[in-house]
Amino acid sequence: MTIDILMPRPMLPIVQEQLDARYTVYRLYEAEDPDAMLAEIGPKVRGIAMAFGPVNAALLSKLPNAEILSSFGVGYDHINTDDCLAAQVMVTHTPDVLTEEVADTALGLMLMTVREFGQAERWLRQGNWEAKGPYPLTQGTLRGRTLGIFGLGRIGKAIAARAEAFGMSIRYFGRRRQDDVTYPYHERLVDLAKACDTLMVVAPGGPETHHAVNADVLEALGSNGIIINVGRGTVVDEAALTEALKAGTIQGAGLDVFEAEPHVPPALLELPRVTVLPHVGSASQATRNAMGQLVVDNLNAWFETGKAVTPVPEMGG
Ligand code: NAP
Ligand code: 8YV
Repeated sequence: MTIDILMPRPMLPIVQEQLDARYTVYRLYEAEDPDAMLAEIGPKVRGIAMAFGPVNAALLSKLPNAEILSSFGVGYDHINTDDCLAAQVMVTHTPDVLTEEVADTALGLMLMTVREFGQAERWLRQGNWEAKGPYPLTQGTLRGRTLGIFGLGRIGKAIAARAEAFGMSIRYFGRRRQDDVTYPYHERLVDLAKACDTLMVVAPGGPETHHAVNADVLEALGSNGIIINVGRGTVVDEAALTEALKAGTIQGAGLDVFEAEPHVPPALLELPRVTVLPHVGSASQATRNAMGQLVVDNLNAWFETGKAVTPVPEMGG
């Protein structure tokens, strides 16, 4: 008996090929009339494979026999897990396989931001080195910096290990102190910001963390302060960040994620000590393939054994 899978948006070849070999895959993005397709095939769908886009009761009501949503990526703030629990749809994500890649990106972004490597490269490419002389000395240095980690989870810990090797001291904030961690803990984000000069945001998105990094936190970070965001764009109040950078309340920002991707506010791009990346934290071929394989493995395990490999925490992961 065939199992019907919904794929709302294109996925990597490694996912598509394996799912095609085993299931009947309905590609919503290829339909001339996606609503009509959903109305027709929705009741047959037992599994969903997807990367992003909102998942809520409205979508689930069209998929009354869905059993599992296998999501590409570790962050799942776009998925309403309460609605999925109510609809008895298992939700899985792709933790661990991307941890080291994202930590590498975070360190690269931090170095680029503090030492203005992107700007310095543009200086060379634009012929300024020859025409005007060396790139100006950077106000920032990594030497003597204290890294405050907002979200000391899998990726946060991998970032901390790297930052220690760079000679940084580490502190952290989360919802609770972690007994097996020796870094100093702060109960409030604003206190972490006061105690560090480099704030690394690697917390999940969603209502609980929405705009947690606000004007007060930026003020507390101070004029030598650098913020790096590899978590979710919504965690940082982008308007407050832009103002803080303009006013010199903080020194610089390195951002891999934004509030309304792929839109990046032009006001942010005009500022001199801002480094931006287009959400490439996990974006190597090898790591994305490992994530894709886990999407497939979760579906296969579910339909073979009734158990998922990597359920989200709300579903027992
Ligand atoms: P994780 O292991 O679950 O770590 C998340 C950390 O955030 C935990 O230490 C948790 O600590 C803390 N946290 C969660 N909710 C919080 C809240 N409301 N307030 C304060 N702290 C909170 O997840 P991970 O694998 O490290 O991934 C973290 C995030 O990175 C993902 O959710 C995703 O948004 C982002 N990410 C981005 C990229 C990229 O390409 N830029 C790639 C992968 C992941 P407590 O439980 O102690 O609060
Ligand atoms: C992915 C990410 O780019 O895993 C995450 O949470 O943000 C990235 O690894 C994204 O999920 C792909 O949609």
